[in-house]
Amino acid sequence: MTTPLQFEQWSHAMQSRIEHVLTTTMPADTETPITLHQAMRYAVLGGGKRVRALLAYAAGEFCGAPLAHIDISAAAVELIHAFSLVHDDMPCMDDDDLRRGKPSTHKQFGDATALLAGDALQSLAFELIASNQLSIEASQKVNILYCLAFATGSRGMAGGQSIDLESTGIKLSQPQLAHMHALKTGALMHAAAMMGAYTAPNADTQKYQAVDTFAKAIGLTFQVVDDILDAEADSATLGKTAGKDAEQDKSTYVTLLGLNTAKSLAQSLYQQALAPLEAYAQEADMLRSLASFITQRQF
Ligand code: GRG
Repeated sequence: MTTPLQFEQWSHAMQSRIEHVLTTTMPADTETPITLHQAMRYAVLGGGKRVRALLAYAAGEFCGAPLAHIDISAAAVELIHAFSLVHDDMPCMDDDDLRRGKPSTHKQFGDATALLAGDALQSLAFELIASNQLSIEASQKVNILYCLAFATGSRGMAGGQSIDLESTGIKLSQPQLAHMHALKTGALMHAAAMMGAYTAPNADTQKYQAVDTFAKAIGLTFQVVDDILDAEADSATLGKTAGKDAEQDKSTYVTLLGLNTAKSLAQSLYQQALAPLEAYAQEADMLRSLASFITQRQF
């Protein structure tokens, strides 16, 4: 069993690691076109919990991948995540001025540059996986590329965002809400864990299956907790504008179920995430601790 201190040390080490990987793999802010590269780096570096990278590292290690091989998958998923945040904050989407405790990218660089920065971050994610910076078998790369592309597109994050836009002001049922979030938030979390797992050269099918089931449940847990925090926490703690869901008349787990039932749901989804790991001892400890962190997070 990993102690809270051990998890804290591991997560800090992985957060520093991914920051270094991102800092060194992204185009320098002195490279032309300078403003675009500055905006990309602004959107990605120096902020965020890096939960998706942590999922990739924990799932990859669980399946036996060396950390050095997981780096590019972890970076790619964080680039896609940052891209989605840049576009999500723009006036035509959620229209938010605050992200990760600083002005959103479009507030800092203008709408046109923010749009381009998001686009270029998406391309960079796929470029890194395909490049020789990731030295694994070509068949593994194809699995990773497919996984990330699927999770990002209309059957994943972009699709979830589209449902979200169309649902504003409409009361969704719980299955409809779960479907929207499985696409909008869950798909990329699931991809993060699977990309880590696919980095392992010869993991057995049962381990991939365990990661798959774990990641689906923890992706939804993350979103239920997000809804609770949006209702309960303040903007300074979250580093983004709190209370947006109510302001924009969005269906959330809190508006649908109330705070207490939403909290119980988060606990029950957390237990669902742990279930596929029961067959595994120490090797699954970081995945278990990460699940606990996601469920108990305060920001
Ligand atoms: C991505 C193809 C594509 C198009 C853009 C804008 C958009 C479509 C999708 C938005 C997806 C989105 C922003 C979902 C919200 C996910 C979410 C809960 C974000 C917050 O994640 P945290 O708390 O953030 O992990 P940090 O800052 O810690 O990284």
